[in-house]
Parts: sequence; C-alpha cells; structure tokens
Amino acid sequence: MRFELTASMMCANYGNLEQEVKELEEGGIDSFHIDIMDGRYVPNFAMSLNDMRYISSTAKKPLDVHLMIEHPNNHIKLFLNYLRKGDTVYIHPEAEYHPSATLQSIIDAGMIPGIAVNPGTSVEMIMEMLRIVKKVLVMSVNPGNAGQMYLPYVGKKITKLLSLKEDMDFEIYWDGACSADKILEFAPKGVAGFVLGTTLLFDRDKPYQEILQNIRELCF
Ligand code: S6P
Ligand code: MG
Repeated sequence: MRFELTASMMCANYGNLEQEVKELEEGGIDSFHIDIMDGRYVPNFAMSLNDMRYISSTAKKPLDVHLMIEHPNNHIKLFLNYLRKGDTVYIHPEAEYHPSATLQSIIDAGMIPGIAVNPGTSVEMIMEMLRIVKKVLVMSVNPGNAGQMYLPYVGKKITKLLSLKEDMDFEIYWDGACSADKILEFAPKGVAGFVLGTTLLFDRDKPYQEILQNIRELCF
C-alpha cells in the first residue's frame, strides 16, 4: 500500500540541517513539512521563512509548507517566491477573511493548495473549500507544538472526510502525534500521508532509513 511520509522539520537537529535533509532523503522520506508560526495565530514560533528557503534550496523532495499565521494572504507572495512548482501550501481557513482568495493565489503560483483543519473545526465549516483544495491536513493536536497528545475525537472527522474525498477530489493528510498504530489504522482506510515528528521519527537511536522502512513494512 502506498502512503506518503513527511518529516516535520521543526523537530530536526538544527546543528546540522544539511545532514538531516540528506539522511532523510536517503532514508526514503517523501517530503519535508515546514511549520511556519507567527506567535499570534498559535502561541509559538517555529520555523522561519529563511529555514524554509534553506531547505527548499538543499532538498530534492518537495516541501509541504504549513502556515500557522494570521492573514496568510498578507505574506503569501514571500513564501511562494521561494517555493517550487509542485510544493504544497496549507493555510488555516480561520486565520483568513477570504481563504478561497488566498487558495487561488497558491494555485496561480503553481503550488498545490491545502487547508489545515484544527481539532475544533468541523467538516461543515470547511465544506465549500473542499472543492478548491487538493489536500486536507487534519490536525490531530492543536497547532503550535510538537510532542503533544493525540486528540481521539479527530478520528470521526477523518471518517467523514474519507466519505467525501472521491466526489470532491482531495486527499487527506495527518498532522500531529502520528504513531505507528495510527498509520496502521488509517492508511488502509485511505489517508494519503502522515507527518512524522517526535512521536515516530526524530530523537531515536535508529537511522532514519530503518525507521522509515519499518513504517512502510507495517502496512503490507
Ligand atoms: C504542530 C505542527 C506539527 C508538528 C508535528 C510534530 O503545530 O503543525 O506539524 O510539528 O505534530 O509531530 P509530533 O509527533 O511531535 O506531534
Ligand atoms: Mg504541521
């Protein structure tokens, strides 16, 4: 079974970011998840525009940029300028007055448009945008930090989204506290990809290649 594995780069070792990118790519990672925070929409600052630029310039695999910032449209060009065609940009619809206009800017620049859905946001609230986006990033923790606990009520929302994805033409991705049992349960149901952070990928004594291979073998 094919599913995408994305590395949450806010959890990487910034002492040697170049080596981290290289080892993750050699280990078989599919893309790099870039958590951009502004200290307002979420109570934290994670990665910056410059971190994103650096990873974009050194990585061969695509970027998956998760904008946790207020009014992303005010700054969207800054980000899009440094991305490559085929990279994904997720916005949080609650952070924008006119999220569909911001999504259109992402599409016009040749990137893949996505929305990130907070644990407290319902499918009904994002229904119209499901027709515009190609990817829906379901947050299974509240945005802002790595290393949090999975919020179990999110499972029901994923089931609802799975029933809509064919008709509305989008794919579902998982972000937050992603463990092996979640991949084992949700990949066969049709979740297309998983963001891996401290729960499964980083700060382990094993090489990335071994961890990623073990995860892929889970679902054969
Ligand atoms: C959270 C962020 C996520 C985390 C990821 C880390 O605000 O959007 O992408 O980086 O959840 O993974 P873990 O396994 O530490 O929760
Ligand atoms: Mg994220």
